[in-house]
Amino acid sequence: MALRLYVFHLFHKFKMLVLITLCFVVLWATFSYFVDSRQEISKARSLVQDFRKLISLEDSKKEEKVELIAKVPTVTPFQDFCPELSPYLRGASKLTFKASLTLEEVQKENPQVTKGRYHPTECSALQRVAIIIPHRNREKHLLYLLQHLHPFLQRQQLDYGIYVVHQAGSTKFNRAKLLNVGYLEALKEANWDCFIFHDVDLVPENDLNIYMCDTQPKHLVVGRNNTGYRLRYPGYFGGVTALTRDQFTRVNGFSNSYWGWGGEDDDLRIRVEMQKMKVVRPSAEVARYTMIFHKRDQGNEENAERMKLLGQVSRTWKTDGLNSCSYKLLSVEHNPLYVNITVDFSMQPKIS
Ligand code: UDH
Ligand code: MN
Repeated sequence: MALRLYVFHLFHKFKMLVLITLCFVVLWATFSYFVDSRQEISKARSLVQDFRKLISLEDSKKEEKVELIAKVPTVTPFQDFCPELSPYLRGASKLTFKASLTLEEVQKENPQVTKGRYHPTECSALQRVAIIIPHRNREKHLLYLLQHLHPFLQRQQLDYGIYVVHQAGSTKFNRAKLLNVGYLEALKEANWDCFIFHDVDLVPENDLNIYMCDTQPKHLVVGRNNTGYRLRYPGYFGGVTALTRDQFTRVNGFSNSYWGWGGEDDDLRIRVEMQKMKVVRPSAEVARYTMIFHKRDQGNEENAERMKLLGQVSRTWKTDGLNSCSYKLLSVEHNPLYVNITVDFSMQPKIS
């Protein structure tokens, strides 16, 4: 009997213990739920406050606001950086150029691009890259380049914008000056880290050729189909080049004095070397391009003065470049797939 009573007591005590433990568990869970929610709420609140600060500027100074919003990174704050190597890369791909391609088709293929810009939504891009394309009377080439370049840059998870700088009229073509204009105008819109100066007729064949800037000025065209995929000559720095804002300002940009074909790319290489920088290139397997076939354009005849100009770079670079690039801006149009900047150089002095 005494034993039964003892067992009964023990069982009762055990039941009480279980009950008390259960009460503690319930209390703890409720407590931690409130603490967690408070943390979440305060996170959300600070996000909302940041956003409000931005919006309140809207009411105070309208003009300032435009600049501020444009310069705020186009990614959600607190997002992780994208990986060093994007998981979407495919390597070499066979390029096709359909004769009947239209701008509407390319627009449909790129619904995520607005006003020439795109940024990954899954992560924060490693660099903000402006692609600057000098252009006159090469509409078909531009179409093919846009068709290939947009998906290519998206696969590289870049925050990018495409700027086409169009030279109006029929005065001698000036590729380098157009590229200076593109740099200056693009910076009015956003805080770009890296600038890619890109011929309209060169289409990259391999997306492992990363369109990001390096610690040194980068030349992206090692080979192209029409030169047997070999560097045209040692020191060649034309076609497609990538320079950071700092690298480009250190050399005072391109010279504005090269009217017609040739020399301006060698001039930039001399500027780079004078600043003790070194041109770097990706591997030859990767840095391959298809140049869409074309003849020499009217208005872009060989520049007979180019050798003379190239001999003067050390004297002229400080005063001929970004700091002396004057132009008449005719229009800036925000098309769905690119920003079209039209300039008039007809009032510019052509003496060197
Ligand atoms: N460009 C234009 N319109 C022009 C001239 C040049 O858009 O009227 C731009 C375009 O981005 C082009 C770049 O400037 O890719 C360089 O010019 P280019 O393509 O004429 O230079 P490239 O060295 O050819 O490729 C030079 C003449 C080729 C003669 C071929 C004979 N075999
Ligand atoms: Mn060409």
